[in-house]
Amino acid sequence: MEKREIAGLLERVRRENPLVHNITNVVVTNFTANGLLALGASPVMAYAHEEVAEMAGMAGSLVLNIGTLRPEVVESMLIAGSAANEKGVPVILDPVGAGATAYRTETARRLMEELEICIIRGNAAEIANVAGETWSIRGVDAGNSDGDVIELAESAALKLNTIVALTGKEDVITDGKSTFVVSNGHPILTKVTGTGCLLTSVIGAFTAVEKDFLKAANAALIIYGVAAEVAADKSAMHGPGSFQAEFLNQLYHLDTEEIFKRSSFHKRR
Ligand code: ATP
Ligand code: TZP
Ligand code: MG
Ligand code: MG
Repeated sequence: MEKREIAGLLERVRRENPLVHNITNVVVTNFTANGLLALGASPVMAYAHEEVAEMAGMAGSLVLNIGTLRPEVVESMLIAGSAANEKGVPVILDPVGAGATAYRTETARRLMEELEICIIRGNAAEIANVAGETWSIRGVDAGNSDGDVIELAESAALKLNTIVALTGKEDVITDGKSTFVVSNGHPILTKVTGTGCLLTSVIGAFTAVEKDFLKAANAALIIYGVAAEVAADKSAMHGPGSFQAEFLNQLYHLDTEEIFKRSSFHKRR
Protein backbone atom coordinates (compact mmCIF):
# COMPACT_ATOMS: atom_id res chain seq x y z
CA MET A 1 0.00 0.00 0.00
CA GLU A 2 1.36 3.44 -0.98
CA LYS A 3 1.78 6.24 1.58
CA ARG A 4 -0.33 8.56 -0.58
CA GLU A 5 -3.19 6.00 -0.48
CA ILE A 6 -3.01 6.06 3.32
CA ALA A 7 -3.14 9.87 3.43
CA GLY A 8 -5.93 9.75 0.84
CA LEU A 9 -8.06 7.49 3.04
CA LEU A 10 -7.71 9.92 5.96
CA GLU A 11 -8.88 12.69 3.63
CA ARG A 12 -11.87 10.56 2.65
CA VAL A 13 -12.86 9.99 6.29
CA ARG A 14 -12.66 13.75 6.90
CA ARG A 15 -14.62 14.56 3.73
CA GLU A 16 -17.31 11.86 4.03
CA ASN A 17 -17.72 12.11 7.83
CA PRO A 18 -19.04 8.53 8.15
CA LEU A 19 -21.51 7.61 10.87
CA VAL A 20 -19.93 4.97 13.13
CA HIS A 21 -22.40 3.11 15.35
CA ASN A 22 -20.64 1.89 18.51
CA ILE A 23 -21.97 -0.62 20.99
CA THR A 24 -19.07 -0.31 23.38
CA ASN A 25 -18.06 -0.35 27.03
CA VAL A 26 -18.79 2.14 29.80
CA VAL A 27 -15.09 2.90 30.41
CA VAL A 28 -14.30 4.29 26.96
CA THR A 29 -17.55 5.73 25.63
CA ASN A 30 -16.65 9.42 25.90
CA PHE A 31 -13.05 8.98 24.72
CA THR A 32 -14.24 6.94 21.72
CA ALA A 33 -16.80 9.57 20.71
CA ASN A 34 -14.25 12.38 21.05
CA GLY A 35 -11.57 10.43 19.17
CA LEU A 36 -13.92 9.71 16.25
CA LEU A 37 -14.99 13.35 16.12
CA ALA A 38 -11.37 14.53 16.15
CA LEU A 39 -10.56 12.15 13.30
CA GLY A 40 -13.44 13.49 11.21
CA ALA A 41 -16.01 10.72 11.65
CA SER A 42 -19.41 10.96 13.27
CA PRO A 43 -19.90 8.75 16.35
CA VAL A 44 -23.15 7.44 17.75
CA MET A 45 -23.68 5.11 20.71
CA ALA A 46 -27.04 3.30 20.72
CA TYR A 47 -27.96 0.21 22.74
CA ALA A 48 -31.74 -0.20 23.04
CA HIS A 49 -33.14 -3.33 21.38
CA GLU A 50 -35.89 -1.08 20.02
CA GLU A 51 -33.51 1.05 17.91
CA VAL A 52 -30.21 -0.72 17.22
CA ALA A 53 -31.31 -2.36 13.94
CA GLU A 54 -32.45 0.98 12.55
CA MET A 55 -29.28 2.76 13.66
CA ALA A 56 -26.89 0.05 12.42
CA GLY A 57 -28.72 -0.07 9.09
CA MET A 58 -28.12 3.63 8.43
CA ALA A 59 -24.49 3.67 9.67
CA GLY A 60 -21.30 3.52 7.63
CA SER A 61 -20.01 0.84 10.01
CA LEU A 62 -20.88 -0.93 13.26
CA VAL A 63 -18.31 -1.48 16.03
CA LEU A 64 -19.01 -4.10 18.71
CA ASN A 65 -16.90 -3.98 21.89
CA ILE A 66 -17.41 -6.45 24.75
CA GLY A 67 -15.42 -4.48 27.37
CA THR A 68 -18.22 -4.29 29.95
CA LEU A 69 -20.60 -6.85 28.47
CA ARG A 70 -23.99 -7.72 29.95
CA PRO A 71 -26.57 -10.13 28.53
CA GLU A 72 -28.90 -7.39 27.27
CA VAL A 73 -26.02 -5.62 25.54
CA VAL A 74 -24.93 -8.86 23.89
CA GLU A 75 -28.50 -9.16 22.59
CA SER A 76 -28.22 -5.56 21.27
CA MET A 77 -25.02 -6.56 19.44
CA LEU A 78 -26.72 -9.55 17.82
CA ILE A 79 -29.73 -7.48 16.68
CA ALA A 80 -27.55 -4.62 15.39
CA GLY A 81 -25.06 -7.02 13.80
CA SER A 82 -27.78 -8.91 11.86
CA ALA A 83 -29.24 -5.64 10.56
CA ALA A 84 -25.79 -4.42 9.53
CA ASN A 85 -25.03 -7.71 7.77
CA GLU A 86 -28.34 -7.54 5.87
CA LYS A 87 -27.61 -4.00 4.68
CA GLY A 88 -23.94 -4.66 3.86
CA VAL A 89 -22.69 -2.38 6.66
CA PRO A 90 -19.23 -3.56 7.82
CA VAL A 91 -19.10 -4.96 11.37
CA ILE A 92 -15.89 -4.80 13.43
CA LEU A 93 -15.35 -6.62 16.74
CA ASP A 94 -13.14 -5.73 19.72
CA PRO A 95 -13.10 -8.85 21.95
CA VAL A 96 -11.92 -6.97 25.07
CA GLY A 97 -10.72 -9.40 27.73
CA ALA A 98 -11.47 -12.58 25.76
CA GLY A 99 -9.73 -15.37 27.63
CA ALA A 100 -9.96 -13.60 31.00
CA THR A 101 -13.37 -15.09 31.78
CA ALA A 102 -15.41 -17.84 30.12
CA TYR A 103 -18.29 -15.41 29.52
CA ARG A 104 -16.08 -13.05 27.51
CA THR A 105 -14.50 -15.84 25.49
CA GLU A 106 -17.84 -17.49 24.73
CA THR A 107 -19.50 -14.20 23.81
CA ALA A 108 -16.69 -13.18 21.45
CA ARG A 109 -16.84 -16.60 19.76
CA ARG A 110 -20.64 -16.42 19.54
CA LEU A 111 -20.51 -13.00 17.85
CA MET A 112 -17.93 -14.37 15.39
CA GLU A 113 -20.14 -17.36 14.62
CA GLU A 114 -23.53 -15.67 14.39
CA LEU A 115 -22.45 -12.49 12.57
CA GLU A 116 -20.30 -11.67 9.58
CA ILE A 117 -17.43 -9.80 11.21
CA CYS A 118 -15.12 -8.19 8.65
CA ILE A 119 -12.30 -7.30 11.09
CA ILE A 120 -11.49 -8.44 14.63
CA ARG A 121 -9.06 -6.13 16.50
CA GLY A 122 -7.44 -7.12 19.75
CA ASN A 123 -4.22 -7.74 21.61
CA ALA A 124 -2.40 -11.05 21.14
CA ALA A 125 -4.09 -12.77 24.08
CA GLU A 126 -7.58 -11.76 22.97
CA ILE A 127 -7.04 -12.89 19.38
CA ALA A 128 -5.52 -16.20 20.53
CA ASN A 129 -8.36 -16.93 22.91
CA VAL A 130 -11.09 -16.16 20.36
CA ALA A 131 -9.30 -18.44 17.88
CA GLY A 132 -9.23 -21.28 20.44
CA GLU A 133 -5.61 -21.05 21.48
CA THR A 134 -4.36 -20.36 24.98
CA TRP A 135 -2.35 -17.22 25.69
CA SER A 136 -2.13 -15.58 29.08
CA ILE A 137 -4.28 -12.52 29.77
CA ARG A 138 -4.73 -10.42 32.91
CA GLY A 139 -8.04 -8.56 32.98
CA VAL A 140 -8.23 -6.61 29.74
CA ASP A 141 -4.46 -6.20 29.20
CA ALA A 142 -2.27 -8.53 27.14
CA GLY A 143 -0.02 -10.85 29.15
CA ASN A 144 3.70 -11.14 28.55
CA SER A 145 3.94 -14.27 26.39
CA ASP A 146 6.65 -14.15 23.72
CA GLY A 147 4.84 -16.13 21.03
CA ASP A 148 5.10 -15.36 17.31
CA VAL A 149 2.38 -12.75 16.80
CA ILE A 150 2.57 -12.87 13.00
CA GLU A 151 2.00 -16.61 12.96
CA LEU A 152 -0.78 -16.23 15.54
CA ALA A 153 -2.56 -13.49 13.55
CA GLU A 154 -2.32 -15.41 10.28
CA SER A 155 -3.58 -18.69 11.73
CA ALA A 156 -6.41 -16.88 13.59
CA ALA A 157 -7.48 -15.09 10.37
CA LEU A 158 -7.71 -18.40 8.51
CA LYS A 159 -9.49 -20.12 11.37
CA LEU A 160 -11.98 -17.30 11.97
CA ASN A 161 -12.31 -16.50 8.26
CA THR A 162 -11.89 -12.76 8.83
CA ILE A 163 -9.27 -10.03 8.87
CA VAL A 164 -7.27 -9.92 12.09
CA ALA A 165 -5.72 -6.70 13.39
CA LEU A 166 -3.46 -7.83 16.25
CA THR A 167 -1.96 -4.89 18.12
CA GLY A 168 0.88 -4.35 20.57
CA LYS A 169 4.42 -2.99 20.14
CA GLU A 170 4.03 -4.03 16.50
CA ASP A 171 0.68 -4.43 14.81
CA VAL A 172 -0.14 -7.25 12.40
CA ILE A 173 -2.98 -6.94 9.89
CA THR A 174 -3.79 -10.04 7.91
CA ASP A 175 -6.48 -12.03 6.13
CA GLY A 176 -4.26 -15.10 6.44
CA LYS A 177 -2.85 -14.65 2.92
CA SER A 178 -1.63 -11.04 2.77
CA THR A 179 0.01 -9.59 5.87
CA PHE A 180 1.09 -6.06 6.82
CA VAL A 181 3.24 -5.25 9.86
CA VAL A 182 3.02 -1.71 11.29
CA SER A 183 5.65 -0.35 13.69
CA ASN A 184 4.08 3.05 14.40
CA GLY A 185 2.79 3.86 17.87
CA HIS A 186 4.21 4.77 21.27
CA PRO A 187 4.39 2.85 24.59
CA ILE A 188 2.50 5.64 26.39
CA LEU A 189 -0.63 4.45 24.53
CA THR A 190 -0.71 1.60 27.05
CA LYS A 191 -1.04 4.11 29.91
CA VAL A 192 -4.33 5.58 28.68
CA THR A 193 -7.37 3.37 28.96
CA GLY A 194 -9.43 2.99 25.82
CA THR A 195 -6.67 3.52 23.28
CA GLY A 196 -7.28 0.00 21.95
CA CYS A 197 -11.05 0.51 21.95
CA LEU A 198 -10.81 3.87 20.16
CA LEU A 199 -8.48 2.27 17.63
CA THR A 200 -11.12 -0.36 16.84
CA SER A 201 -13.68 2.40 16.25
CA VAL A 202 -11.17 4.30 14.08
CA ILE A 203 -10.80 1.13 11.99
CA GLY A 204 -14.60 1.22 11.76
CA ALA A 205 -14.44 4.75 10.31
CA PHE A 206 -11.97 3.62 7.64
CA THR A 207 -14.07 0.58 6.63
CA ALA A 208 -16.95 3.00 6.00
CA VAL A 209 -14.94 4.72 3.25
CA GLU A 210 -12.76 1.86 1.87
CA LYS A 211 -14.26 -1.49 0.97
CA ASP A 212 -10.85 -3.20 0.71
CA PHE A 213 -10.92 -3.88 4.45
CA LEU A 214 -7.29 -5.01 4.63
CA LYS A 215 -6.24 -1.61 3.26
CA ALA A 216 -8.74 0.19 5.50
CA ALA A 217 -7.33 -1.50 8.62
CA ASN A 218 -3.73 -0.98 7.56
CA ALA A 219 -4.30 2.74 6.94
CA ALA A 220 -6.17 3.13 10.23
CA LEU A 221 -3.37 1.54 12.25
CA ILE A 222 -0.66 3.61 10.58
CA ILE A 223 -2.54 6.89 10.99
CA TYR A 224 -3.37 6.08 14.62
CA GLY A 225 0.25 5.18 15.38
CA VAL A 226 1.63 8.27 13.63
CA ALA A 227 -0.81 10.55 15.50
CA ALA A 228 0.34 8.93 18.76
CA GLU A 229 4.01 9.51 17.90
CA VAL A 230 3.48 13.21 17.17
CA ALA A 231 1.38 13.57 20.33
CA ALA A 232 4.04 11.80 22.42
CA ASP A 233 6.77 14.11 21.05
CA LYS A 234 4.74 17.07 22.22
CA SER A 235 3.47 15.78 25.56
CA ALA A 236 4.85 12.44 26.83
CA MET A 237 7.25 14.19 29.23
CA HIS A 238 4.20 15.46 31.12
CA GLY A 239 2.56 12.01 31.40
CA PRO A 240 -0.58 10.20 30.24
CA GLY A 241 -3.07 12.99 31.02
CA SER A 242 -1.41 15.49 28.70
CA PHE A 243 -0.80 12.76 26.13
CA GLN A 244 -4.49 11.85 26.03
CA ALA A 245 -5.50 15.44 25.22
CA GLU A 246 -2.65 15.92 22.72
CA PHE A 247 -3.53 12.62 21.00
CA LEU A 248 -7.03 13.95 20.27
CA ASN A 249 -5.41 17.13 18.92
CA GLN A 250 -3.19 15.10 16.60
CA LEU A 251 -6.05 12.92 15.31
CA TYR A 252 -7.61 16.25 14.34
CA HIS A 253 -4.51 17.95 12.88
CA LEU A 254 -2.57 15.06 11.34
CA ASP A 255 -1.42 15.94 7.84
CA THR A 256 0.01 14.22 4.78
CA GLU A 257 3.54 15.44 5.55
CA GLU A 258 3.66 13.67 8.95
CA ILE A 259 2.16 10.52 7.40
CA PHE A 260 4.87 10.50 4.70
CA LYS A 261 7.62 11.27 7.22
CA ARG A 262 6.68 8.82 9.96
CA SER A 263 4.67 5.91 8.57
CA SER A 264 6.58 2.70 9.16
CA PHE A 265 5.14 -0.53 7.79
CA HIS A 266 5.95 -3.38 5.46
CA LYS A 267 4.04 -6.00 3.57
CA ARG A 268 5.22 -9.37 4.76
CA ARG A 269 3.46 -11.41 2.11
P1 ATP B 1 -3.93 -3.87 25.90
O1 ATP B 1 -5.11 -3.88 26.80
O2 ATP B 1 -3.12 -5.11 25.86
O3 ATP B 1 -3.11 -2.61 26.06
P2 ATP B 1 -5.43 -2.66 23.82
O4 ATP B 1 -6.75 -3.19 23.45
O5 ATP B 1 -5.39 -1.44 24.67
O6 ATP B 1 -4.57 -3.80 24.43
P3 ATP B 1 -3.12 -2.13 22.26
O7 ATP B 1 -2.53 -3.41 21.81
O8 ATP B 1 -2.50 -1.46 23.44
O9 ATP B 1 -4.68 -2.32 22.49
O10 ATP B 1 -3.14 -1.18 20.99
C1 ATP B 1 -3.58 0.15 21.03
C2 ATP B 1 -2.55 1.00 20.28
O11 ATP B 1 -1.35 1.08 21.06
C3 ATP B 1 -2.12 0.42 18.93
O12 ATP B 1 -2.01 1.49 18.01
C4 ATP B 1 -0.75 -0.17 19.21
O13 ATP B 1 0.09 -0.15 18.08
C5 ATP B 1 -0.23 0.75 20.29
N1 ATP B 1 0.75 0.13 21.18
C6 ATP B 1 0.51 -0.77 22.15
N2 ATP B 1 1.64 -1.11 22.79
C7 ATP B 1 2.64 -0.40 22.21
C8 ATP B 1 4.07 -0.29 22.41
N3 ATP B 1 4.69 -1.00 23.35
N4 ATP B 1 4.77 0.54 21.60
C9 ATP B 1 4.15 1.26 20.65
N5 ATP B 1 2.82 1.23 20.41
C10 ATP B 1 2.07 0.41 21.18
N1 TZP C 1 -12.28 -2.60 31.78
C1 TZP C 1 -13.24 -3.05 31.01
S1 TZP C 1 -13.25 -2.38 29.47
C2 TZP C 1 -11.88 -1.45 29.82
C3 TZP C 1 -11.47 -1.69 31.14
C4 TZP C 1 -10.34 -1.05 31.83
C5 TZP C 1 -11.25 -0.56 28.82
C6 TZP C 1 -10.22 -1.28 28.00
O1 TZP C 1 -9.72 -0.41 27.01
P1 TZP C 1 -8.46 -0.79 26.10
O2 TZP C 1 -8.68 0.06 24.90
O3 TZP C 1 -8.52 -2.22 25.80
O4 TZP C 1 -7.22 -0.38 26.85
MG1 MG D 1 -3.73 -0.67 25.48
MG1 MG E 1 -8.50 -3.58 24.41
